[in-house]
Amino acid sequence: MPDLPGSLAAEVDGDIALLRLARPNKRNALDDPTVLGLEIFFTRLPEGVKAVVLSGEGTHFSAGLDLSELRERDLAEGIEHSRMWQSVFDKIAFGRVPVVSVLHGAVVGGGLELACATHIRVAERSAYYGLPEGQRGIFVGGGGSVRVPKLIGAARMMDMMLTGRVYDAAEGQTIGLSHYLVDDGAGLDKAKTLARAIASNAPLSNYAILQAVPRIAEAAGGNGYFTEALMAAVAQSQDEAKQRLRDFLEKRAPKVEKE
Ligand code: 1HE
Repeated sequence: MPDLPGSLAAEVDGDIALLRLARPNKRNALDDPTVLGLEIFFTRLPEGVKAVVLSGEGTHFSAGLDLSELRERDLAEGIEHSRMWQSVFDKIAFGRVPVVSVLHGAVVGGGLELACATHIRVAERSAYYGLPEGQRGIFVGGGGSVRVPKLIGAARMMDMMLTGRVYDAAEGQTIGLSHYLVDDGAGLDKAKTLARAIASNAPLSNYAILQAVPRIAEAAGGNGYFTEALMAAVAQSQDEAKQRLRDFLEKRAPKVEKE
């Protein structure tokens, strides 16, 4: 594992890595060293790691931007600071491996932006979601205005930001902020189970899912179909795909079953 700031803790567990926001006394508020630490973690991930579980220590996932770090910035510095967050969160969203996040307590501001950059979100019942930027006199800056509307629509995001509306875990599940909703304390185990399932997929399929699906979803008309066809052909051409298809046809692979 690369050297990380004290506000992050990481360990490898087989073919998955467990990454924790580890600043519980500050409710895992995201200061610059933490955000840059995320970049170090995701760019220097050991080769054998095929999926990551991201969680937060203490009573909350993350209180968002560390407001004590907000200082007088001129226009250019302000833009650069937001671009830095965007670039780090983009490395997560368009990285090498899928990331499953475990959400509990406050998932607010930049904490929600971080959660939305992960690929699968497991919420515990204690989770709640807010975008208090309006109340704080600032704006989202970690890609939230691009990612959040894709999950819940621009109208709901505007409501959250304008009125300070907070969604609880059940509402968050209904509107699409989380993929899974589990009891308090059960999130990490659920996320590890999902991460292990993800890690057992063919790596090129996972890579194509991460890189191609969001781009195809945004592509205009026929461009999406063509990109999909290219990706399908690339994935199928791999020996691993051929082996997996043979395994199924020769009754060695599991069927699709409901839980
Ligand atoms: C913080 C932060 C923070 C807590 N920056 N220090 N985010 C917000 O507007 C959310 C602000 N935080 C809160 O609303 C609450 O702290 C929580 C609901 C998250 C948690 O409440 P609670 O009662 O569990 O903890 P607390 O007593 O409020 O906070 C404990 C300590 O953490 C306290 O410090 P202490 O030195 O007095 O012990 C708090 O000051 C500190 N703390 N949250 C700095 N956010 C790229 S742009 C993104 C823009 C945004 O993210 S805006 C949203 C910012």
